[in-house]
Amino acid sequence: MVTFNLVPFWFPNSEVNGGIIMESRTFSIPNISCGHCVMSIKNELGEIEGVAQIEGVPETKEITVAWDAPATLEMLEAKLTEINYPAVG
Ligand SMILES: [Cu+2]
Repeated sequence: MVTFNLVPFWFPNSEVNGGIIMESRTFSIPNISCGHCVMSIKNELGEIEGVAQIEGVPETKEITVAWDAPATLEMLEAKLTEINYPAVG
């Protein structure tokens, strides 16, 4: 499960990429312990086609991702689980 976050601060009107409305979520990931974890997650999620932006905060153990097709929420969650950083609700 994930925490839904409608409007991240860096994404003020949910419209980027020439006006295409993208999806975004903030994932709460307890296994994050430091900036290297955030870096690893950014690298892994960034390889998924459609992922546009990833922001991570080690202190709060949160990763916020903006994406569009062909990426899906299910793909992001599956990847996080696969790399041992599962998101929790
Ligand atoms: Cu770490």
